[in-house]
Amino acid sequence: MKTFASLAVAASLAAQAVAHYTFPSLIVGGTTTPAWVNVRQTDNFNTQAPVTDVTSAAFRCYDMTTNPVTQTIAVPAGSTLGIACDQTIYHPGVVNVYMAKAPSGNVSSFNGDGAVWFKVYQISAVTNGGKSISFPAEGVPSVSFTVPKNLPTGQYLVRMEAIALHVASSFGGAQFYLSCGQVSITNGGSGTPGPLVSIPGVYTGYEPGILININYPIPANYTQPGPAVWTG
Ligand SMILES: *[C@@H]1O[C@H](CO)[C@@H](O)[C@H](O)[C@H]1NC(C)=O
Ligand SMILES: *[C@@H]1O[C@H](CO)[C@@H](O)[C@H](O)[C@H]1NC(C)=O
Ligand SMILES: [Cu+2]
Repeated sequence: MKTFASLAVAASLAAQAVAHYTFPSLIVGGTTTPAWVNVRQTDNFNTQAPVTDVTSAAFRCYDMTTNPVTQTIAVPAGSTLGIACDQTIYHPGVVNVYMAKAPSGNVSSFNGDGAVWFKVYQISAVTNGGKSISFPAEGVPSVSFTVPKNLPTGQYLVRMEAIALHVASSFGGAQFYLSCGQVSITNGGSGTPGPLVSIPGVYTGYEPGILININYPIPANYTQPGPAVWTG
């Protein structure tokens, strides 16, 4: 019995490890960058553990303890930018990608303070009047989107946020898997990105798309957290 019990514990620990993930790479020009070279190394690079407090400082780039030294990679406006997971987005949930422009022109010395973040991409849930709910982001190894052609030239943080909703029915239950990449947008335009939000600050944790039971009753609709996507 002892052996069986310890096997069960080992199996459940293994399942937990498999169930968590990070986003250590970008995909630029079809090439996946090495882990933590163009993405600020996150505090959970070993544990893969999520952030659950949306008001914590860690919620911005999750790099409170790593003092990351990160390289900035050139990405043309209008091109496809991807963000890769270290495995797949294992849990059911949704995705938001935010960007913020470094006012000094040097993103390495930019910490993302203030209402400077705008959303460039999202993957929501698909509902069917309470008959079913599905999550197109579940199980994918990466997400990619078109950098708006009108995004001004300059250096930016790109913040990936995958919100896992499998235990989100109590406050603080939603799990946020996130990281910040550093990009230099070239050949940009003259758009004015917005609406602008602060991170943390963008969520309270009580949003209907964050504090939600996805299992029962099946939600009839889903409200994506955060501001509208700026498409340029
Ligand atoms: C950008 O900021 C980083 C971190 O503060 C610094 O090490 C680097 O020298 C700066 N680069 C330029 C070109 O000023
Ligand atoms: C569904 O829509 C209703 C009415 O607009 C809203 O009150 C509720 O929060 C929404 N549910 C979710 C999960 O977004
Ligand atoms: Cu997990």
